[in-house]
Amino acid sequence: MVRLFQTHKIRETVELDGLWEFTPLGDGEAMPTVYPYAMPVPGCWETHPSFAAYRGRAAYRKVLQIDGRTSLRFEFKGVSHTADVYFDGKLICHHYNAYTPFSFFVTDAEAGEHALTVVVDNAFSGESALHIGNDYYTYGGIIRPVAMEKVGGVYIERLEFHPFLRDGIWNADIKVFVRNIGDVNRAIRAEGKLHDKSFAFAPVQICREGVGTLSGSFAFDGVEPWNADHPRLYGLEVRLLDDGDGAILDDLIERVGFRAVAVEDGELRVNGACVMLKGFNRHEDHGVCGCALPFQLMVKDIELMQAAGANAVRTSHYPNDERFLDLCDERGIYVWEENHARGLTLEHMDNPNFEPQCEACNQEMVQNHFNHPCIVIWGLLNECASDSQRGREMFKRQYGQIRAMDASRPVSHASNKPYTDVCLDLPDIVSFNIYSGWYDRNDIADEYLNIRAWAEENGAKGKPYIVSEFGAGAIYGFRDPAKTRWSEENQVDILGKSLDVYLGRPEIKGVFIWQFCDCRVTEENGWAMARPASRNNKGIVDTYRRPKLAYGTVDELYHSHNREALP
Ligand code: ADA
Repeated sequence: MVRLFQTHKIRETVELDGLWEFTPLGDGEAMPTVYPYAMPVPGCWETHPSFAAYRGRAAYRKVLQIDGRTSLRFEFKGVSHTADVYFDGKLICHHYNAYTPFSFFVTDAEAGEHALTVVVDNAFSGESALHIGNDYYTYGGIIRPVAMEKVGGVYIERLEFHPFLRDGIWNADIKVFVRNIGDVNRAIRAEGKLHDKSFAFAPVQICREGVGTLSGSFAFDGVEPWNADHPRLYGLEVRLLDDGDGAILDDLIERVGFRAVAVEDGELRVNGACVMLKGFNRHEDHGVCGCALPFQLMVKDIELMQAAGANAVRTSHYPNDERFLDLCDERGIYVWEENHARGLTLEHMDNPNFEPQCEACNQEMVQNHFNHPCIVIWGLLNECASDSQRGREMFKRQYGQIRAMDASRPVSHASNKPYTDVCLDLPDIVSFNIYSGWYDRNDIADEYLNIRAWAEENGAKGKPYIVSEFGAGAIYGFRDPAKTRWSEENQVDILGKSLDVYLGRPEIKGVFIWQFCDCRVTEENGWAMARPASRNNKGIVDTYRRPKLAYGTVDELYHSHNREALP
């Protein structure tokens, strides 16, 4: 399963889930000829007993059977963290970053057997500016689904759906991004269908081996809006036709919602109504399957979060599996989706690969996840060097890049630099990670008020606030009425006091508990010594989703605090 709905009726697509041949690869080792293991895809190799802590290179291989000469498009939803993809031994794609999808094509593959080989590397090195030893684990493998599709000379790469209200009627600007992999120029047009309306896009010429865009603006009278209480989704079907003989060339189906999000007068509004985000930070991490959670466990996480009264999730600290975003669309969960970066210092950001790798991640995140109505905030550069002028220049470029791709959503960064952050004029929403009571013994209310007072004088005035992280560690099963550190009772105490303060502040429009579930951390960079059992234990459920005492505290406070009804 690549998505939770059918994405094509015309284009033939094959999902390549299943067992692939597998072998570890030594540094510099050439393409293997022997594959002694079978590894599930999607999946992390750490789930295999022999590779539970393996960090390095490995090769996956799948023999494909093509039943007729055709061009092929491959889509990998996530490979951790670097992929070199070979088709019949020829390198056809290189991709860095575990958390964003990538696609590529092969023209005129002959009928018969072909070998698809993926060399995967999850090692840390100077080449990798974003995947470093950190307070989460960089797993290894083809961690998300893979699809192979039969395409003709021209096909649809993606759609962008821009909904907006005009005179009380929902409209949408729709863009159809098309690729011509043939060796002749093509005149193409497209037809669309959404709900009970059919519409057409004016024809365009697309040069040989080029790309082009068809666009149109259409009114959809009578459709219902999407919001958390009523997550109404619609299928958007687009067919590509030859503008000459009208032959149907390709199709793509997206699932969209009529939703407008705005920051106005210090409020976060969805379709004009004020919203209060009550959520969790969630790592894609599980004690059984690493970062490659199957659909069933994604559903379980959402059930647990919603049962605790949450209406939002922050994809800390990277773009998420699109099946999870599909679930959030269906279940009406607001999402703060953010690019891949956690706690990178100015030295890390000075890595020459940092900006190119971030910009690629930002582009793949926004372009591939653009149509999810659940995403209401784009986040970037969590706790990176926003306290320096050089860091500010990089923040500024990335704010600009994301806004140039999508002007329809607010953008923010979670800062852990109160009193020194020099970027608070950049975000639409000012967000701080505050751990009063855990990393210090400061009074929670006092520390927040001091931070806010400073922020108001340093770029935040008039903006809404989000407390993007707060929480405390607790070892599942460690109970101590004396509330000693790492006890579940201490976590209850800190979370309860924090929520009482933050949910009571009118300027705070969102709170995200750190964190939903315990997650594995790397041994490198000293994290394992600061994290019992090599885990970040601030989850309100443990790595196997067993609720800690704090789960009940959150459940009580999130349910009792209903501020959505604000005027
Ligand atoms: C930071 C960081 C999180 C986590 C947290 C913690 O706020 O953004 O990823 O490391 O601290 O547990 O200390």
